[in-house]
Amino acid sequence: MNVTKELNRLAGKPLADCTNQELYLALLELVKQQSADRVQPVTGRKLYYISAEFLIGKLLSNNLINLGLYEEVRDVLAQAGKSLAEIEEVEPEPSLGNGGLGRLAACFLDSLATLNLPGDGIGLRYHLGLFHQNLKDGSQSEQPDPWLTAHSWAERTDVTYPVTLAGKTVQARLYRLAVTGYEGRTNTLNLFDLDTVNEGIVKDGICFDKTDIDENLTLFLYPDDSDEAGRRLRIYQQYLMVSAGAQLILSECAARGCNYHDLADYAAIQINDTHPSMVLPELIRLLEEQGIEFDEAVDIVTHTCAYTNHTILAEALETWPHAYLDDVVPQLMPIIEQLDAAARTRTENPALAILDGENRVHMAHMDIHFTHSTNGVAALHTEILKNAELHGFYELYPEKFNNKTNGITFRRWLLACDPALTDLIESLIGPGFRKNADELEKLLAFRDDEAVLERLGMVKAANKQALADWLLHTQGVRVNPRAMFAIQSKRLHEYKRQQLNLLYLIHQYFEIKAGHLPPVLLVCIFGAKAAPAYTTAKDIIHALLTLSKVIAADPQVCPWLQIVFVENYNVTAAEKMIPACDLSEQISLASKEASGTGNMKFMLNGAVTLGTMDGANVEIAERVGSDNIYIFGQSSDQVIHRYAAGDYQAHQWYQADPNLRRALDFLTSEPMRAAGDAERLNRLHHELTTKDWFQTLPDFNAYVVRKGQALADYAADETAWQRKCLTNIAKAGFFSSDRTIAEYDREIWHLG
Ligand code: 26Q
Repeated sequence: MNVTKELNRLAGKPLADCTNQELYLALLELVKQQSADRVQPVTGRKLYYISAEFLIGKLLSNNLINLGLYEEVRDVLAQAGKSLAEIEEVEPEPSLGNGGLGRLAACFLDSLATLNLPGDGIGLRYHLGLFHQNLKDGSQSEQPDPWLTAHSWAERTDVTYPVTLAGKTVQARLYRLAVTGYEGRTNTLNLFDLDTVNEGIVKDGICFDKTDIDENLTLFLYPDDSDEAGRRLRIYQQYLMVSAGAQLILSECAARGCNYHDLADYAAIQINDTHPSMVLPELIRLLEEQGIEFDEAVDIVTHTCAYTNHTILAEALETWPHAYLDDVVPQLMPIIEQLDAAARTRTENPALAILDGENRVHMAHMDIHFTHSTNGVAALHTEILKNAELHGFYELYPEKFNNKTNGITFRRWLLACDPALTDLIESLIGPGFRKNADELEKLLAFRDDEAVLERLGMVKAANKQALADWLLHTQGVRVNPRAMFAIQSKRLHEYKRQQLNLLYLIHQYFEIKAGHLPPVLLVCIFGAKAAPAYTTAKDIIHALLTLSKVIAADPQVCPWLQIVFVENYNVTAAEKMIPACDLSEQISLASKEASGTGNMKFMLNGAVTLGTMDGANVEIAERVGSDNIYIFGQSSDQVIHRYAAGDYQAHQWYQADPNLRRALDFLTSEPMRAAGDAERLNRLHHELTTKDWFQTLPDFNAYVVRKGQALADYAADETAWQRKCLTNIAKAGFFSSDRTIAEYDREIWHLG
């Protein structure tokens, strides 16, 4: 294909005369054509990855890279005086995920296609995504985030499936989005929607009438289940997804010659957390409709399906009241009851039942009993599942439990977001790492090469300048790129402990005022959305924004410390922030972060981690060694024991440590109240000094010391710091999602 000719043809006029919008549409068309050419017939077993979230990010650049067209297109456009980077800005980002679980699903689709494995996604076409976060007057407000435009990556099809919700049948329409692999095949992300959904019913931020299912079903991705109508709506959404998904799977398999008895030879279904768990009873129902007996249907489904657990937070484990399911999916309840009865023949332990004494349905329990594989997402997480959280299930089914440490796609998180670093790496070790991430280890040969370390420092400096420019341009915030950039970007949740970072920042404020100056200016950058109804999370955002104002207004402190809160953190923002990071903050309460994947992205882009021994941080630490990571805090065992003993008293820590007390009390001090809202600051102070459910206070001192050490090392010896960065990049290969997907395939799916 001649790119210039084809683009000119699609644009309908000389490229130089086109607007960026016109060029974007022409490129969209070009990519669609080229990716269609790489669709391959399926033979053997095909994967269906069902997930309520696919946080895919913008697609243009990623697809151009995967199709091998990026450089050529960029150059052709440049000759016409156009910039691919500016054209990219035209593309809206689909916000079809909350965070890690959704982004993981997107990375997995990329790796499946790259490894030439037949694997499609099944999800929902939310019109307004999660929500757009606005930060004004010191707090978060939420707005709809529309991404569907007249020309979109997701193409409408004529395929519909009937889905019966609360006794009423609606038609689920299939939209298909091409998923390109890097020098690989094209797979599909199948997204379902209803034609009747009406964006016009959304009023006043993200409020809308939750009763009219026809009009509201796929409007938003739910960040929380804080009210009952919202919870019911989540069940409606889930059933729409799994029922339409199950029908799609069965019809595709039948078209390939499957007789349903042999479904497991044609399909592998991965259930991404419990949100799609109703696919189990739904498949059984559909197989029974085909004349298959219940026991055999259970067997078929068990052999076909596998389940991934992404959390051990009790409040995130889905248990639905029997009564809700009776209302929304009465056709499934008899099957769920039969499954409960079958499970009770395997164990007498009532804690392992599907239906509990309060008539709630435990989705995870149904998954573990009636799929053939349950996996955690990092080594530590899987051990905790086996030994604590799901111990009873592990005793019953030891062979079902396995670990698949998460990974990230290096195409988006290195090649696309950090081209300068990619070029530097290629100049040192050749292009093999683009396909085989383990080759990054060859970088270790340059550990003592000062010229290389200096070039690495120059790439980072340029990325920091680019982030500084972007912050100025998008938020009007000025930052000094010669500062150390420490970044904590992830969902706002108490277990992730943004509040620990907050307490550190207050501590530093006092130290600076007392004349104890740090060795270098520190810019702490946050990106985080809070669930709209999560009060403490919103109070933490408010405190950070307020502190940021107090510091900025203090001429004694602001030359040494700055807080930046990036508005509406999403994939696009992450792609700007991660390449510019010096210190990656991964400070969750040990045992609570199942894996984390941001930690891997920062490492790959040459940031050094400051973190607890939690999730995949443990595996990062193992690989880079203690010289190249800053670890602090209680171990997961200590935390688990403290919870079991039930003897944690925040107030004792508050009383016993004057530095900690000083930092906490500053929250409600005069300067903070003058800049913020006393009620919210008091509430946070109360929360942290009396409850502190995620044990922030016991780790405070260790965190202050470790972060101080990182700052000192950074300032003391640039070459030594760059050596740490290089080591992190070199050891990142294991965290490629290509490795993760190869493991899933080898041990669970057996595709093709
Ligand atoms: C549940 C019930 C009602 C409403 C919402 C939910 C809900 C929604 C989203 C529960 C959980 C989620 C998302 C969880 C998630 O993103 N987990 C993250 O998964 C990543 C990929 O495995 C891990 O790296 C992170 O550690 C984990 O927090």
